[in-house]
Amino acid sequence: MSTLDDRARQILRKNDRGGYTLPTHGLYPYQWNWDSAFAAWGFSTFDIVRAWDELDTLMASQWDSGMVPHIIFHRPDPGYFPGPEIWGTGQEPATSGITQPPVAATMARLIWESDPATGSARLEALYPGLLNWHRWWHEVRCSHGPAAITHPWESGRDNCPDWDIGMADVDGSGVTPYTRRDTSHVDPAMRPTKQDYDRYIAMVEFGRNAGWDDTTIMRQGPFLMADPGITFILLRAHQDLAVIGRALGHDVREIEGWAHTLRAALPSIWNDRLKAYDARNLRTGAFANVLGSGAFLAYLANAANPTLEAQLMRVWNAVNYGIPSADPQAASFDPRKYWRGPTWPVINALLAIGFKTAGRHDLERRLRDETQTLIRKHGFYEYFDPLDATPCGGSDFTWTAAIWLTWAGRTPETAQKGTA
Ligand code: 2M8
Repeated sequence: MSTLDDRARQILRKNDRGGYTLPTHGLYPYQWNWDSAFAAWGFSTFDIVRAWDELDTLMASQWDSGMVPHIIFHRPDPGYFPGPEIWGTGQEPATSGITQPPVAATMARLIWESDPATGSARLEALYPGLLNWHRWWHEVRCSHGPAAITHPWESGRDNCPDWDIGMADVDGSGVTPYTRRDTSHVDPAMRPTKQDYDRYIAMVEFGRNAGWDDTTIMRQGPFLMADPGITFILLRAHQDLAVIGRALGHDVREIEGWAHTLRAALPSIWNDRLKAYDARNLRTGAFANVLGSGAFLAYLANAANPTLEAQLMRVWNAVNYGIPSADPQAASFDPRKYWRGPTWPVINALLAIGFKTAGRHDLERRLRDETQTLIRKHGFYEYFDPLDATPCGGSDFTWTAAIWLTWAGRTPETAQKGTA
């Protein structure tokens, strides 16, 4: 495995811009929130100081409200749209105005457990920021119970079918004309549609016109949906933050309270008709009625059950490589279109953490073998066709390299402590 290990480390070094790491050159030329947390996890296998630096740089751009933005525009780059001038957040360095899945506390815990001697002081410095971000999630985004998103980009699973019912209510017809950049880097057939982009930009324009005020966006924004994926990631991250806080000698009752309240909200995203957790339009109460990988992240938070597992196995057994991002038996399934069907190594890694937590080593092994096969066949791509393994999206991808070093490329003997 040494050659692929070397290649994965080279990718992290190549995408390193000094304190932060690009997801991939060209397509994503800035620092992204959850990509950065995974990058830190990857760095922790060979450069622990660099791992903590990555998390420091991410948290340094936290807003006064506690929100941690989804993109930090450290240096101008005309290769990405929408850039800082479209977001207009007035932050320094410039940032976007929305957030992304809060995996940072979970990654910080794994990194710290891999080397507590180096990590304790770094973790102590990060702790207040993580606490404020989680408080923001609880107070602002969990006011309806489950975690709410105000833009599909916040979910990290941008164009998955989960958001179709909410997107249908967004009017993208009046957006200021713009030129996309993503479709000049990768095959446009693998990216969201023009109609999707018009609506994404309409939501950005709403936020900018509202001065990125949380209350206005939550009450009047064009899109508000409960995200099962973030709900489970946040629940898991609350638990990890409580473990960290306790170890550092802090009173963690507030965090335990957030976790307790969030767990109590899980029945509101259980869709009996779908027989699974489901996204929900918080403006209308309607369920999305479509199964996606966000629902399976329930394993991360010890919230899976036999009915959900039956759905997981149906979906997984319908493809050949990894867990697909959307249901292969649904009409909306597209095996190469971004989050509407492809398998994502990074999501497989999160699911694997969940399987291990639930004691399901059988599922974890199968998923590791299939993810490893994809990377061995084709390299460190952003995502893959789960039917025939075709590599899709960007190449030399940071989080794919990171999860190779921490999980997909490991055997139980070579795994980092706490990860296998
Ligand atoms: C993708 O999202 C960005 C917008 O945030 C884009 O398509 O321009 C998603 O896969 C997201 O989860 C990821 O963090 C980002 C960078 O890898 O790319």
